[in-house]
Amino acid sequence: MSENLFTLFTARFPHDRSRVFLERPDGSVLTYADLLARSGQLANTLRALDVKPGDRVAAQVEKTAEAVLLYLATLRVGAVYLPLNTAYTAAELRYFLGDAEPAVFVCSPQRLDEMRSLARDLGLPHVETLGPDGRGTLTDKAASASTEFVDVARAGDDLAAILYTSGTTGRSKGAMLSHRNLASNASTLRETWRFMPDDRLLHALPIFHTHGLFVAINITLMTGSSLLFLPAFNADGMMRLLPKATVMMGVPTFYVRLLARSDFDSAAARHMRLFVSGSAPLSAETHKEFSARTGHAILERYGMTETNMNTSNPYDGERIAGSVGFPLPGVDIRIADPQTGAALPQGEIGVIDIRGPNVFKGYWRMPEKTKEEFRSDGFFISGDLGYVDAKGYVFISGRAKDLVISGGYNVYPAEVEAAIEAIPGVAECAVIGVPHADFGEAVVAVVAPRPGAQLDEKQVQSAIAGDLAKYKQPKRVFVTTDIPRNAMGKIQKKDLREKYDTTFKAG
Ligand code: MCA
Ligand code: AMP
Repeated sequence: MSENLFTLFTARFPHDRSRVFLERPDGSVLTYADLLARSGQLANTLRALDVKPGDRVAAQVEKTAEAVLLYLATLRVGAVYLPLNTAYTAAELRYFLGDAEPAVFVCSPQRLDEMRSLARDLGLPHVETLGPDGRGTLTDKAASASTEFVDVARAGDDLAAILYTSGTTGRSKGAMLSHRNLASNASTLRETWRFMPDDRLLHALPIFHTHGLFVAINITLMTGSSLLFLPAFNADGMMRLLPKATVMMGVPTFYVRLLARSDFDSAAARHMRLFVSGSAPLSAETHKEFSARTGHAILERYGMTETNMNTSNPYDGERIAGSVGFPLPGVDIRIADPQTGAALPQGEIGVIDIRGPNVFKGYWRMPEKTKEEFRSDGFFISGDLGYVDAKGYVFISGRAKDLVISGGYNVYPAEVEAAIEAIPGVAECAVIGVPHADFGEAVVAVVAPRPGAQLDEKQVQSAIAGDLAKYKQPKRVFVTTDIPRNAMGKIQKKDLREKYDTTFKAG
């Protein structure tokens, strides 16, 4: 039997196809009948563009219902969906597209000229457009295509998506996710979080990452429920839609921003049954303030691009502030000695290792890198540090990897340091995360100039603006001759974090 994720979704769609799948802020809707017909048209369009099973379909597009349909059409033709952050610069895209070699690249109409020339350089056969209004060459072509499409059969192990994640050293890696990886996690989460066909999920996350695309949308499709679809987070829009919603998913910054409003109270959350947080640590203060204000305990869970979701606080039972809950059914969590990989006794802090049907197949065209990040018994080494308490709750206590998470986006210091060190006049640079009231952490660079070179903050910021997505760019750059090193010559980031940690406390 085919394990095509889309085919598995359709088995869960409401029998009454006139039920709403997605509602836009202006009240216009996409029903399940629309979803089937329009994803069918897009699937026929992809096929007409010669997309074959296993080919990649890359998209750097604004968040629209049509972008969701493009993801579904890609599954239907048996191709591999590659969503790209809309903040990526042309320099970043060159790497991703060169590495993934998509058969079709869909970009925003405004970037068409630039992207055509990039595609020509890279030898990519097709560039199509899709704009923030859901229109472009792609949907123009689809409008005249047949709505009928027979989904391509897929094995559970076949690839459904590639999502790039940066690395602590060197190049970004494409995490290869199979149909079974995504299906197993969506089913598990549906059951764990008790999704029902009447649920309405308030969706304000971007749809180029695991959280917004797979956790939120796949669960909805696995349940046959519906989405209230905001193009991006804004607190006013959230307040307007909350009374219509039953569930919300967000990064901690969403909750911090809602709590900053005096009109966000128990009345605003009256119809809600569940608030989920993830992608970055939710502070215990935010958790407690949220409970006090609304009477709801936020359910925190823990995931990664490579694994989808691994742990969750319980639906029934105590949701503990500061904990990411229990391993999900079918997911094994082991706390390992960072040096030897040996399992540690309960209560001790070590690296969190993960095994289960949710764990990815490896990094695209990087067999060596893949091997390094798995243990011989199949556990994936997350790079997060944590422990399990006596009741079985998992706590994340730090990171073995040098990573900053800003507003739910991961920034790898190594990538920012390399961009800054390429600026003439820079001798060396250290990038750190410092506390930030809104984003959780903010990216800060400490830069040492070469002898005789003149450098200032603005100069460094403007030199990297074309290279790195905005969220990776340091919010502050400090020029100093004093970058502390230990006896081994290694930069002491802990000292730097202490020295510069007062910067963003006011938010
Ligand atoms: C925007 N900016 C940011 C960020 N977002 N800078 C640092 N970190 C960010 N996250 C920049 C903007 O370009 C702008 O720059 C300035 O900061 C302020 O913008 P603002 O209007 O405040 O930003 P926003 O548009 O409101 O965005 C904040 C946001 C957004 C809503 C928190 O970043 C967001 O939606 N984050 C969610 C990320 C996410 O989905 N992560 C899940 C990854 P300027 O003003 O200078 O132009 S999946 C994952 O991690 C795993 C698998 C998991 O477990 O889920
Ligand atoms: P990504 O590479 O975007 O998939 O980010 C995955 C990383 O986000 C994990 O390895 C964790 O470091 C972090 N993360 C996700 N959820 C949580 C959470 N609830 N608490 C703390 N960190 C989290």
